[in-house]
Amino acid sequence: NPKPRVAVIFGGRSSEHAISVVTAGAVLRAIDRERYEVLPIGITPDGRWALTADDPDRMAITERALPDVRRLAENDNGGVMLPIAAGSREVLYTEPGSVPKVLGEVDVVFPVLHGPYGEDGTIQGLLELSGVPYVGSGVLASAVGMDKEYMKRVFESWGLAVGPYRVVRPREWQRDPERVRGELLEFAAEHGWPLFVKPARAGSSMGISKVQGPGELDRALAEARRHDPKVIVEALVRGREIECGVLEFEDGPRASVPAEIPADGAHDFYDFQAKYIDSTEGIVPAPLTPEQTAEVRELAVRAFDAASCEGLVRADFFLTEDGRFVINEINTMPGFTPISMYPRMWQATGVGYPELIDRLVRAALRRETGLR
Ligand code: G1L
Repeated sequence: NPKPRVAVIFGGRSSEHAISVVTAGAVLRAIDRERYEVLPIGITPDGRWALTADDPDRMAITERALPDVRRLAENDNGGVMLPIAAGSREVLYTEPGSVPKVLGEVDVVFPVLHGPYGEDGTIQGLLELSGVPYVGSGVLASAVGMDKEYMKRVFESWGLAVGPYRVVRPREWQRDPERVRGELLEFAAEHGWPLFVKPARAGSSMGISKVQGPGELDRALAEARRHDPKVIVEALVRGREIECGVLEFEDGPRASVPAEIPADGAHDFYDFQAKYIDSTEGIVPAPLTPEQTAEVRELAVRAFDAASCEGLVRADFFLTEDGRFVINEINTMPGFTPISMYPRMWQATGVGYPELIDRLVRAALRRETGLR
């Protein structure tokens, strides 16, 4: 029987276009060609889908430039624009069942897309409508992973400890900003400064401010609101940063050995470069007691189940001074180059990068299609 055809979809209308291309290049390089037929599909920054050259060498960062789907696609022998044509709107207006045509000819999609329309559940919804299985979480878990409010609510309801937070909704801010300011000052009086002000839904660290006092609050709220009208304000949770990878095996999700992200005086929280390109000098395995290691691995699997994740997730925790694990967030599409934390944690657990990719594709193919 023929090899399953895997479409790796990457690029897209995101500020992290280049990171997506680099990651897709690593996946294309490592995926087992004896086992799978591979179809690289790039999305240009303006939203056109294209079948691109299957050439990982052209998908790396060079001194000259960042990789870009346009150059992969609009090359003489490179890309062929797909019949789904220009703009995502047209994709939505195609006849039902023919949305994007190429998806009818693949057995599984490996989505490598960031941010709005990538990991927030929208591309997953498109793939559901197309009836094609895909790697990673479905619509609900992807959307939960993208919304810091609902992420915390889901964790709380599953008995996972979360840090103190307050949501600022668009209507309450518009109606009575003075009251919101007052409530945030009360929140700070209770939990202390600094506060972190963040867009409730955003793929990267954009729009996040660390606020040291009342005078910085308005600016931080305005900055966060540029990215999302819903804002979340979090208290600082003092503790070590510990993370853990979860991967779906045949018999269910398992957690990797944990890693520790050492406190970094230079950055307040880690930026995009640190998060997706650099390995961020994470220590693998994290220097924890056997009991702490066992506990955080169990909590990571619980977080995976709480959000109804599929395939994989990276769960990030704080280990407080009194020895409690507080969950910070999950990432349904974590940094995924071979030097990123998630692949490094699995490497240290005995699952190398090619095996990781193979397990993810197999998990997607095992999944029952239709309602999830
Ligand atoms: F498909 C997976 F395995 F679920 C998957 C897809 C994409 C895991 C991780 C990622 N990561 C990325 O796409 C990204 C870090 C380049 C941007 Cl979210």
